[in-house]
Amino acid sequence: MGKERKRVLSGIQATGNLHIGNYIGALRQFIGLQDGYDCHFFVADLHAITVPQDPKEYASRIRNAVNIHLACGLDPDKITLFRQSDVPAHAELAWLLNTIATMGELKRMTQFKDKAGGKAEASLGVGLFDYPVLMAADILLYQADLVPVGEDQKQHIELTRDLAERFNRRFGKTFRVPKPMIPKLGARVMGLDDPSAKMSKSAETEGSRIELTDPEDVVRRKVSRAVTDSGSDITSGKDKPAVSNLLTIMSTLSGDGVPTLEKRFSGKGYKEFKEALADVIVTTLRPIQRTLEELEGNPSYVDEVLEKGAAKARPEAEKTLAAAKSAMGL
Ligand code: AQP
Repeated sequence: MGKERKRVLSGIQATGNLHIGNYIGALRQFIGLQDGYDCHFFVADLHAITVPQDPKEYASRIRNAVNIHLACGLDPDKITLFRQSDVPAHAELAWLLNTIATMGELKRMTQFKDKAGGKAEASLGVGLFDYPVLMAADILLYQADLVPVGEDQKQHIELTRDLAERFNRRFGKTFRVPKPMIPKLGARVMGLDDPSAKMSKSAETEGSRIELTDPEDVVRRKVSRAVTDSGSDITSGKDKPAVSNLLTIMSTLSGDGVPTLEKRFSGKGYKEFKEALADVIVTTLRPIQRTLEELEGNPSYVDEVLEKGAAKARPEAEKTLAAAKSAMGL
């Protein structure tokens, strides 16, 4: 009998076009895990409506996020890939967990503070505030051992662990307490226009991110306009946040270590470095974009993948939900 594989779970929001930060911090990790772990990945369409979405475009955004997962190399025969809203247990467990989460702990979430963007608290959506509890429900429903995410999600995983432990203490052991899985390099890819801000789908300036669907000329233009630091050395370090970020992107995508790249570009100018970086990004994106085009031409295949994924995820989620309700006396 083989050893039972550990359960991995992660989701990506359908908030906009996925970018190389999402790829380096999350999707690339997912691909490396699909052979050795029991992987569940989902498109977090219930999370994405915590910020306004145009209903006319939303279905195609969700579909695009699913297609990107597949185009990046996730194999639906090896993993369970589904849409969050296809499994109603996510919202129901979130409600149960809401009854043990506190306002104080949710108010401490830095992502909430960032997304609130200084707006008056009274005008902020309850969904945005409650986002981490829904995320806890996503993870705990599937009794996940490991959650591969970028650095920005670490605090939410810590909250998930707290809620699981609190629930287990109060109502009896129901949930496995998960651990985050954060890559050593590339866990926080920064904006190309501002190395102090995380590369993000919802940042207003498109030049801040490279989207996975960006055509070659757009990639080259964005890279050529990426900000650099004072001085001309292509080296990584605290005093060189912009060049460090570019080196991280190049290193994670090319597989060459940062010291190797520093050596290669020693004495060379930013122009040459940026051209080489653009080449690496274009080479990474080309096969993804080719597969994406094929998937767009074959919607019934993607429908089938999603139906199969939901059919697998639903009973697993319902089992945990039933245990949680029973533990609470419901
Ligand atoms: N800049 C980043 N560097 C490394 N990893 C990142 N991730 C996001 N941005 C970076 C990781 O990608 C996964 C999916 O993220 P998400 O869609 O759940 O939402 P997010 O973390 O809020 O990502 P974005 O791109 O900033 O989206 P918006 O603008 O919609 O909020 C997660 O594992 C995340 O850590």
